[in-house]
Amino acid sequence: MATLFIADLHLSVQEPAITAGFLHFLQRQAAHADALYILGDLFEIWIGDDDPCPLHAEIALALNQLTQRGVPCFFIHGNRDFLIGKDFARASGMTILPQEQLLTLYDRPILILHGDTLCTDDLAYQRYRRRVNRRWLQRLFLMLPLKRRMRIAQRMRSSSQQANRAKSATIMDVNPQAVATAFSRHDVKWMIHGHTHRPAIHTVILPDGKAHRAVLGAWHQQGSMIKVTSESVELVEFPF
Ligand code: LP5
Ligand code: MN
Repeated sequence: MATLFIADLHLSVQEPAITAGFLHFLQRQAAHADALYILGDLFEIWIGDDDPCPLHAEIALALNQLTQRGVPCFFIHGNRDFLIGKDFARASGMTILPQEQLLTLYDRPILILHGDTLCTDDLAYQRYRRRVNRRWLQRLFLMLPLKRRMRIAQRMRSSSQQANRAKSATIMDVNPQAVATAFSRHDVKWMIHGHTHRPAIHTVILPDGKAHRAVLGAWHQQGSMIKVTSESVELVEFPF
């Protein structure tokens, strides 16, 4: 048996093929797993659990059917869907985890996180992240009419895309020191994250030995998951 990890599907009504691929993945692969962990950016954008977008109900139903079949499903917020709250968690049957979570799977300790907190060279992003993670600002935002929230989010998306065009690829990747600090803070030798859209399993040399950083791929033309069993940790890409 295996535990599956996915991230960065960026589901949206504009990408029906990715949604279809995800639903297929839930039925064909996740249904036979010990558990499913979704490490953020499941959705392209999230402006509140009260958004009546039919896609949200469709995904919640499919995830709930998975959990009802006995496959527990866990979620860590990404930088696009950090407003996913209790209502969606209840509707989908997912358990929302903190931004860093230590697991032990098949006797293997593993740190899981979205990955954006490791991108410490991206000072503008870290400043932005501190700002939008203020609970009072989120509560204020969620009190706005949905249309107004969508307009703000779309402006934020275009500001981000514009800002990203001026940033080097290195700045938008993880900072090696931040990675090493995360490994030592949790005294762990395995880490799984997403966010950077650079799928790979890296060996990291730490002062006390080797560690491994597994990075999930984003879902564009194919699916990407990390499959953990008692024997191995594998990065698997698969057709929708
Ligand atoms: O997302 P992506 O891949 O383009 O780039 C990310 C970082 N950008 C972001 C911003 C999101 O895309 C915006 C989506 C918002 C959706 C939900 C709205 C909820 C609003 C809640 C208000 C409380 O995450 C980008 C990184 C990149 O990853 C790589 O790591 O570089 O970071 C930036 O681009 C930061 C920019 O430098 C500044 C961000 C512009 C937005 C400023 C808005 C100010 C806050 C307004 C509060 C209402
Ligand atoms: Mn992300």
